[in-house]
Amino acid sequence: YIRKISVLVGLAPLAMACGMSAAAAQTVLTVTHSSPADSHFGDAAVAFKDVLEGGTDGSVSVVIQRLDNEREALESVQLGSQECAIGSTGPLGNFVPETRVLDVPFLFNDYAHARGVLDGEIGQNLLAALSNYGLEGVAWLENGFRSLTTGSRLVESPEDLRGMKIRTMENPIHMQAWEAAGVLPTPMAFSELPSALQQGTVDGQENPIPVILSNNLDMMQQHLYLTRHVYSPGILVCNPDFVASLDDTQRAALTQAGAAAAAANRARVEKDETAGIETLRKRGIDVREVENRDAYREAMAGANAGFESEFGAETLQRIRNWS
Ligand code: EAX
Repeated sequence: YIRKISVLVGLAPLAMACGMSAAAAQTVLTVTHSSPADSHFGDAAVAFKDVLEGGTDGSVSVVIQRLDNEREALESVQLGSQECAIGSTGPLGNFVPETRVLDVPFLFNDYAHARGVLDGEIGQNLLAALSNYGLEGVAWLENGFRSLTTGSRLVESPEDLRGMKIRTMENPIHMQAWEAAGVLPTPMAFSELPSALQQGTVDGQENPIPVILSNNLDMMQQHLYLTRHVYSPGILVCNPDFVASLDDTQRAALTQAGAAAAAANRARVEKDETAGIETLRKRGIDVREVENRDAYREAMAGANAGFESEFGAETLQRIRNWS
């Protein structure tokens, strides 16, 4: 008994120095994300941390780290070697096949459309489906509408893309769409992309403005075409056993923190979409509006029959008709 007291007394100053009560048990949660700190994903992680730590009186402390291999992040969340991760849906469909439907090109008309579907029944059911695969979907975030970039080769119409090597995410839906357009899709993790661009092992790549900006991909490319050919969702996932180990207050705070992450992320995407294109122009990349986005839609149309048989024409129509 006496020893216990002395241990408590001995620890008290340390606990006070750290700004927490001696009684608070500390749960540490690591969340990784795949872009630099100053980005749409970094902002999401900071909002997540603030709301979760605030809502749990500091009983949960959040450590933010960068991990730009999104497949590895999902694997380690599944294994429980990290608690949570923020990333795109690039590799997610290889873990949770149902979510692939969201990666179909030209599915969403604009941000309001995509967000409406993700926040509505279809999106929430897909988020819940993660639990069948050893993952807990906490919130849909977003990466943005993806646009094409190339190095020295100029693309004036989708015809020019025939035979070009374009880096894609490790995402079969994207690969099928590019293949239909005559491209040689070259899938690789995001972590491999900068060196592939610098060494010229691919002719181009495609990513949303927030990703191009925050990762300085424009420094490695000469042309940016605002094709906006596919919406790229983002997601915040956690390890299910970790979530189950939280008490009710902590779990409620996790849900709120997920919503705060989504709000911060979407606000930053909007900011990057409005101010970012000008910033990219100033930095020197040749930015080209794409008058005829339908030409890209048509170039990829050969993949549609496959998408209809995979997801059902009705499901695709329900998403397209959302209002
Ligand atoms: O943070 O791999 C990719 O191209 C993704 O857009 C990724 O989320 C970048």
